[in-house]
This record gives sequence, C-alpha cells and structure tokens, in this order.
Amino acid sequence: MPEDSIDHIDFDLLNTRAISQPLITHMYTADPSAHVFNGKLYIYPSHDIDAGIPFDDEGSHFGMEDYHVISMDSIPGKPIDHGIILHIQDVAWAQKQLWDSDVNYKNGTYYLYFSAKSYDGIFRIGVATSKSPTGPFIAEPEPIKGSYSIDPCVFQDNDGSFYMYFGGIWGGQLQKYRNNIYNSLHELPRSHEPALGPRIAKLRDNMLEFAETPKEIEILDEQGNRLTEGDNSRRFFEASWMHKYNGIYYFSYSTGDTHYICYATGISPYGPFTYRGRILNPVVGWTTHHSICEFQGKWYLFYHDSSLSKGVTHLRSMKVTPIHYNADSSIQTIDPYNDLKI
Ligand code: FUB
Repeated sequence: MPEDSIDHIDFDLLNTRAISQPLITHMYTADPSAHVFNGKLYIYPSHDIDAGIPFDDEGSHFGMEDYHVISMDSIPGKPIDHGIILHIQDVAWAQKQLWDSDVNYKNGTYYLYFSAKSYDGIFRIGVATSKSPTGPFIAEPEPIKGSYSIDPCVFQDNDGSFYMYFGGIWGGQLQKYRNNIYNSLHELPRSHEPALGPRIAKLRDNMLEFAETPKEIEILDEQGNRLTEGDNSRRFFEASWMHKYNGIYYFSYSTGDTHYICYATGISPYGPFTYRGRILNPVVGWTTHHSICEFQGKWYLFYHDSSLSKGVTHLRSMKVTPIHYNADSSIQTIDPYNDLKI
C-alpha cells in the first residue's frame, strides 16, 4: 500500500461532488457487509481506529480491535449503532487486526465470520455466534480449520447451502498459499501468469467448519482465459462478495492497487466467473471494499472512502448508494464523486 494519506485533494470540492455522505460520523467504519434480517438492514463494518501503528506495506496500520453493528429501518434512514459486538480480547486465538467480517443466519443463530492475525503472524478466519443480529457474539476458541487469509463473505444459495468466499493478496497473505498450504517463500505469480483467485469453501451444516477443502475460483476474460497477474485493473486482489440477481451469480471484488470494485458473473457458486466490468470507480483512500444487498425492493452498494478523515487511508467511513442493472444483466458503473476523478 504505497501511501497513507492524500494531500492533493480539495476535500470541500470532493464532498460537494460526493454521491453519498458517511452513514455515521461518530467513529470510522470500513468494509461494510450488509444483510437484511427480519426486514431490517444490518451493516457489519470493520471499526477503524488510529492504533498508532506505523504505515507499512503489510497493512499493519489497520490495527482494528472490535466490531460494531449498525442497523437501519430504511434508506435513507437513521443508522443505529448497537455498540461493540465482539472485541479482540475475547477471541482466544487472535492477536491483532480484526479486518473485514460478514454475518449470516441459520436456524435461530447468527454467525459472525471475521479475519484476524493469530499469534504466529498468520491471518485466519474465525467464527462467533449469537442469538441476536446485534450480538454480543461469542467466539469459538479456534479459527475455522483450514481457513486462511482475509475478507470472508458468507453467501446462502437458494437450496439453503452456505458458501464462504475469502482471500486477499499482499497484506492479506494469499500469495503465500498454493493448494491451501502456506509457505513463506511463495510470492505472487509473474505478470503473464494467471492471477491468484479468491477461494471458496462450502460450510458444514453446523456453520462452524468447512465441508470441503477450499477451492480456487477462476475469473476469466471474454475469451475464456484466466485473468493474468499483470492485468491489475481487472484481476482479483481482495474484498470478495457474492450476490445473486435474476438467477445469475455475481462475484464482485476489489482490484486493490488499481482501486476498482469489479464484478464477474457465472452460473454456479463455484464459478468460473467471466469478467463483466466495474461497479465503482476509485474512492479517496487506498482501499476500496463493498457489499451488495437488496433492501425494500431496491439494490444497494455499500462501500467506504476516506473523505471524512481527509484522506487517511486507515480511517474510512461507510456509505451507501443505489445500483442499477441494465437489461443485459450488466451493472452500471458508479462514479463516487460525480465526474471528479481521484
Ligand atoms: O480493513 C482492512 C482491510 O482493508 C480489509 O480486510 C481489506 O479488504 C481492505 O479493505
């Protein structure tokens, strides 16, 4: 991550051009995962803080320590902060960096899936449970067996199956894995080689374990070839999200160092997915991360930027804006600041 703050932007101008404003301003929030439970919207973001950790390329300055949940009865509407739902002190295996999370529901229990670094410096994915969407959540004593890297998204298909999508390169450590095995000597593929894909694993009925060995997802170009590592304005970096629209599976993700939210579509939750285009152009701040959710008959993109902190990359604010589909099932690209390029 090459820069921690931005000093060339006129933030007054940017905020007048912004298509949406931060949903809350009493704290910094990022990586919003939105779901509708019992007719109400719940957003599970990362809780950004200034942990006083110097900036580095591993993202160590993202030193988050807890999660909150925010609910809304409508959009627009008043977001309610329900307070801390899980703190890192209450996760036995996790040392630091509570990064992106997601929540889903089955048979009376809510499951919070989250990324954190364990004491050996390796990112893993944990799970915590609650009887309420507003927590508090109780963490399992160990991370999910066989999990690694960051950014879980847990998607429920129409047949009731749940799938976890996960992974992120650079600070997210995905480049250290081949065939699900960590080796510190592994690095990113070379520019002309296929880019690393996000991972998918079906969950067991108990929602606490993988039912299968994680598989690598293929994202293809129009000719059916895998996107290459050098194709960094289209290849996967982090921030997996899955949603289904008109029977089509939409896998969306961040391209990281080129700062786009892109999407690819397919006919199976496992892919392969064919690259279709950009959902969101770059926002202020290095990272971009999102979720997509239908609420009260409209589709929305939840995303974040660093406008409130005036460009501090690790102090982000979640936002929401409608998304629109075209007749050919493509999604219209959103410009976050009305023609003002970042
Ligand atoms: O919030 C920490 C990390 O920044 C997330 O896990 C990434 O997706 C990026 O948004």
